[in-house]
Amino acid sequence: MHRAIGSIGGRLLRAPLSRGLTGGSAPHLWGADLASLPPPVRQFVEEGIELCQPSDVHLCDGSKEEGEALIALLREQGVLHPLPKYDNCWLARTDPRDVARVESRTVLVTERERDSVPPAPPNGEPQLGRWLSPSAMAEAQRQRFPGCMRGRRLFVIPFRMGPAGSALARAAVQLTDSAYVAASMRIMTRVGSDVLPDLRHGDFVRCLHSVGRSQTHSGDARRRSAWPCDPERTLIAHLPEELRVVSYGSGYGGNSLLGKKCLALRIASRMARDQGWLAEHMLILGVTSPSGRKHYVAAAFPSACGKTNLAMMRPALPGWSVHCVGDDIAWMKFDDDGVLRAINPERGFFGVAPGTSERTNAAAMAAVRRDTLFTNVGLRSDGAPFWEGLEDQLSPGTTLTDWRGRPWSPGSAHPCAHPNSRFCSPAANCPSMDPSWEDPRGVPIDAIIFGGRRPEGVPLVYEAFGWQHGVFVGSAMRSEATAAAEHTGRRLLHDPFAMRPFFGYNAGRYLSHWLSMSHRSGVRLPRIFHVNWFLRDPSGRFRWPGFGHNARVLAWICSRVEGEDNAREMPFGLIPREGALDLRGLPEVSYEDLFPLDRSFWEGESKELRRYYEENFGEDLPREVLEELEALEERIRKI
Ligand code: OXD
Ligand code: MN
Repeated sequence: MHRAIGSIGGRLLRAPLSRGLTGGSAPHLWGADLASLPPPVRQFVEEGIELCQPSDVHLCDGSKEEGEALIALLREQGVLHPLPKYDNCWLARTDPRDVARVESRTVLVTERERDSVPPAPPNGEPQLGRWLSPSAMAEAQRQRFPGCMRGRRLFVIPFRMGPAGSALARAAVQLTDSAYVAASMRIMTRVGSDVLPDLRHGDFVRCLHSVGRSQTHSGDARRRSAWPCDPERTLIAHLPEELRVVSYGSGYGGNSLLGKKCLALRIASRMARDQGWLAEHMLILGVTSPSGRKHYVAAAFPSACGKTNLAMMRPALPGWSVHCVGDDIAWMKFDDDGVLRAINPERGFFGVAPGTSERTNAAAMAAVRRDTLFTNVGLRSDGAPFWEGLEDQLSPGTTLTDWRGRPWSPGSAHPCAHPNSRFCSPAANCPSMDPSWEDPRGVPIDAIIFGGRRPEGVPLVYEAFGWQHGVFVGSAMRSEATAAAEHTGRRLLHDPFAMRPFFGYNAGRYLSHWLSMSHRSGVRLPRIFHVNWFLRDPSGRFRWPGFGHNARVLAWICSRVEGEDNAREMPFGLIPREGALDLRGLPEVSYEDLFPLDRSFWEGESKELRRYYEENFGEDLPREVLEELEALEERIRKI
């Protein structure tokens, strides 16, 4: 006896094995046998079933057939629409209330508050994470999860973050009642039964996710909605002491693909602190000079500052090439030779679509033409996706539908694609992947770059005076707000290490952990830089052409790594000497404009930083970081 959900093909239709799980009304089981699971996985799954009471359970094996069956199921549920102009590409439209990460409902749960966050600011919102007590968490879970999957299928997803065989990789399991999440996890992580043996010791991260059951909608409305969610009660909770993630109420991106921000950044940053490595919101790329010398760099930018574009850049400097290892997250550890090695824990890209085009990112455009799940982009009448930035591809007669499924025409008051609409594509589709992107040893990192969107005052590039100063530079990062989270407007937000929304423990201790890297003996510390592609002139125009021209900055960074003496000291760091940064062929760009030195800007900047540190880090700010701020203030006074 089994209930089939519609007439879908492939694995999901295989006759289920009846299980006496918890007695009574046991759910139907699809795929492998629960008894075949390593006991700790089986226990986690049984607990999930008992709590959430799904009507049936599917154990994901990562097979091709399973992928096809998931797509068929999602089409039938009305979640996915075909994009016949592309190859095996699909469009999902979410509930308009579920379109971004919800930072205000993202919490860390630890016994002691101080293990999660620095002391709360005297007045105002905490900026560096939110803490929830274990008892409040237990109550929140009790209010949300019992029976939340009734009438839905539970997918059990064994997955690995990082290449198989890598000492840096981690296996984990996600339980979810969203087929969209199961399909996306197959792109973003390495899903498959081959992960199961790595889970047998039980020390894996347990991720529980439900899209939830809205209390403000009647049963009928709930059933009709292709994108169930519960925005009023969304909660994304991290329990680092138990290696658990519990996410409720949202099916979107970082809220629901739990391997990404929740595991690979928040939980992993805490694991990294305890185990002596680094889990960072950084892209990884390899730069090769015309003479064939190659350096890998990791770069941290806040969300939507062009990390994906930089990672896949086509250099505008003849003879140079750039290859991509990852576009969002880096796990890094010093190896036995003292070399900092990095892996990309992900297997795909969850990139912001608007602004991506042949001009800005040809490699991403090639990647998204196959095997891609698009979310909240617009739709062209010829069956291609559409978003702001692709206007030049519109041919006469093509009509458009916006991300909410309504007719749309250019010049409308609202955008066709949601500003945080995404493509979810396998990394292997990207033509500029680095040959070593899946090397289990990771790639050797020679330089670390911090950056942000700074319309004024902050130069195109500068190098930190050393590791301690570099940690200060990372802690002092600020950037204009983005659409990736619920913030709006052009406000400058502090975003230390681009980790503000992703710290998995007290951010003050995070800075201490970074500082401690320089106390290790026998390690080769990468050089640290800061870049700003976003300087504007008084009329609001960008002073720097960006994109492929950023290779000019990478070339200078490589020259510094190779020990060239071509820098000039400024109060804030070392900048390229005039002539050391290749500006040939850019007549509209002036060296002076790219490297401003404005005493009142830096006075304002350091005053604001002091306020920010005092209010948000309090006594958890490492002394060394404060010393660096004081040294900067001193150098500014001498300008
Ligand atoms: C992302 C983000 O989606 O940083 O990568 O918000
Ligand atoms: Mn990111």
